[in-house]
Amino acid sequence: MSENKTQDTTIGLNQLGWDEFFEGEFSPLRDQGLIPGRIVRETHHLYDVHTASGRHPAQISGLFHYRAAVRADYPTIGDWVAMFESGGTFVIEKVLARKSAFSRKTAGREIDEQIIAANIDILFIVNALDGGRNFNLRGIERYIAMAAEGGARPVIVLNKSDLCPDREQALAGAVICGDVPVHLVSALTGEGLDELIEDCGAATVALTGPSGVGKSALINALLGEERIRTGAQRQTDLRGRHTTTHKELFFLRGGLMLIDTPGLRELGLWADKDDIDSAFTDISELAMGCRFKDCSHQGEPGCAVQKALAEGRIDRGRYENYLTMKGEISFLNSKADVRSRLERKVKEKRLSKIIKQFYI
Ligand SMILES: Nc1nc2c(ncn2[C@@H]2O[C@H](COP(=O)(O)OP(=O)(O)OP(=O)(O)O)[C@@H](O)[C@H]2O)c(=O)[nH]1
Ligand SMILES: [Mg+2]
Ligand SMILES: [Zn+2]
Repeated sequence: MSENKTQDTTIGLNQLGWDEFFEGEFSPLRDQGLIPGRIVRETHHLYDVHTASGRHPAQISGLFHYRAAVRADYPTIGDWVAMFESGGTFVIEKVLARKSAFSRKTAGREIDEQIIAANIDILFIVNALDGGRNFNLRGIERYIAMAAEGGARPVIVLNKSDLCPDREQALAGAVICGDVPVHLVSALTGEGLDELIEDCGAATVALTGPSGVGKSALINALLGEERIRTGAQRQTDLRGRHTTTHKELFFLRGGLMLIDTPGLRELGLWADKDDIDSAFTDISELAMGCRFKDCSHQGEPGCAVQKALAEGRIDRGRYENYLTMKGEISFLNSKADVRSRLERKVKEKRLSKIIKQFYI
């Protein structure tokens, strides 16, 4: 479980992303004798936590289980936790407030938030240019809305450029998603990798995207060693086989951390209306010109969105995806408890913006 233990002992809390925000959250707990650490590996409810003294396996206390009401209350990769040590075992007592979280609605019919990674600054949305179904603009739009909801900066990463005959066309095709940066890279040849991380600075980056696009291969290539097992593809449809089954955080250099996550089969929205608007700024800006303030853009008179659609100024697939996602949001909002949790997140987001203004 802790194969990196000796190697990572030199990493201090600051290099793990500890700052004034977490210090403020943690100081009352320090007086109670608790120890801070960051979750660097998560497999179901088994964790590895990195503290100032190195990497340790950790578990959740009975009291924690008792108090946890919803799935999002449990620690996840990237979380900062407060622990006590008892006979060499680290026990998690509390999860510190999250600055950001990339979440989805849990798969299936249940309506609950599942946090994919916490306290991340940047989200690499990875797709692959292998000619299969691993490049999907509608999926990318969905991930962008989710990044907006979680408070992380999205970056589109198109991997397997070595398999793509027309790079220019691939790049142009992905620019449709507004001002989100697009990088063409190859984990195999190393193309574009330096540029990809050039501007990241000291940050926590989560890699997400469908199975088989090369998230783990990219992390291996960036680390310069084969630390993670990567998978073979099914030849029939070029889709992945869900090789990665746990989440893990890797240290690159100078405070840059990469989180590997398993590919997602389903990405149910966990977001609010504003998040969709920020992922579709072209449509939401047009919508300001609609005659009715509550225009649904589905046939009302004086609709600026319909007009742009008819004139070919917006893509039909993109417009339809926008409507689908708005519909999902209305459904989520119709569930009162979900609404209250999303409202709480909006407040937290505002708080984190204020914190960033003052401290960063
Ligand atoms: N040609 C080529 N193959 C690649 C590249 N990156 C990854 N692959 C191959 O794609 C397959 C899937 O890579 P993984 O890194 O396991 O994909 P993943 O996104 O981590 O998949 P999950 O863990 O299942 O979510 C492997 O066979 C890799 O060798 C690339 O840049 N070029
Ligand atoms: Mg993987
Ligand atoms: Zn309209």
